[in-house]
Amino acid sequence: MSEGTRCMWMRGGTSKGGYFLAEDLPSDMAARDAFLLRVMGSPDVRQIDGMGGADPLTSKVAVVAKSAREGVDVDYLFLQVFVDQPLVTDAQNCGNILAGVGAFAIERGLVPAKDGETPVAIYMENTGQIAVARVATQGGEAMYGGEARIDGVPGGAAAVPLTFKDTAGSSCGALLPTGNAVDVVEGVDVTMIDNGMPCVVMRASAMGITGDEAPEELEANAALRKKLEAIRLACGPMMNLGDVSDKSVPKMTMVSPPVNGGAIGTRTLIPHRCHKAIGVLGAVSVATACLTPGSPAYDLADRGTGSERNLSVEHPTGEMTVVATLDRAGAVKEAAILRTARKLMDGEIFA
Ligand code: NQM
Repeated sequence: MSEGTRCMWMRGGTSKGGYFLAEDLPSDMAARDAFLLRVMGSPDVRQIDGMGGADPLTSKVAVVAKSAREGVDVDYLFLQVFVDQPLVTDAQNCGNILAGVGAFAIERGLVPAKDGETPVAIYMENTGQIAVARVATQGGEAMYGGEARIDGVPGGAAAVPLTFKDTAGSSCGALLPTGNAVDVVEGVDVTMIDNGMPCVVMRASAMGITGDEAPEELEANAALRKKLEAIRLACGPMMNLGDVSDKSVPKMTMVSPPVNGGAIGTRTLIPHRCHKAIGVLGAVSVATACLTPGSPAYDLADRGTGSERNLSVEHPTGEMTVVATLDRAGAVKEAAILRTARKLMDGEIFA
């Protein structure tokens, strides 16, 4: 029998995946990626020979190590394992999988648990930025049970508040990588924006949809997907991301007027499947577009007033509230999101 590798499976926010200590994975990148493809069962649309759930949102990996950085507890590298292609990419971050990193670090003894709550400062290696996760802890252990609810996950769990600072230009070098709040690409007004996640934001109406369709309906709309992909491929180099044909960024978000009392309606392609909700940093970037004069999202959004805005980003399974703190010039300087996480399995994986 082949040797197993230590691994924890966790739900982080509305995503799910394998959490590994960096020291438990092959140090050679090609060997690591080959191992992770075997772990997930990729490439295969059903991922039948692995742990992946046949969806990009359940084919994710966190690689965690104790940090040597000042004021930081752990380093977190996010890896997206493609479902139907033999690709593993670190070209994007993931704020949902991030939600489990603090608890995982406590479970593996990298961070001592305090009584009541343990703040864990996490360096996000994909983008070189720091997030703080507040993990519920008791008796030296991470707690998962509780009453906090997030849309897209049934039932309650312990709250994991996440705070992000200085995420502008995380992958693209600037919040608005083209220098413009709006550009016309393939005849459509778009905002190319990166406040933690590279996103292309456009009006749903400009793409011939209302914006409240079900994800399956959008995935079945071949003309829409072709048009979105043409825009995405054109935007990649304009966003300093180069050729994005094999990348999972930028995300493509179509915005519409809110229908459930929120700030904005969204449907997001990530980029070839329609997200059942919206990514965490994706939501921060879209909320920032809502606050950017000139963006196609600006006039559609219910933006609120004041230096702290609660922007409820509606998505196919509910909403995600981004709490954005603005500086004097009206730029988003800090964003907070409530997530939950759950330990599902701890053991050894055989690849
Ligand atoms: O934007 C999916 C997710 C994500 C990413 C994706 C995420 C984020 O929901 O921070 O969380 O956009 O591919 O896990």
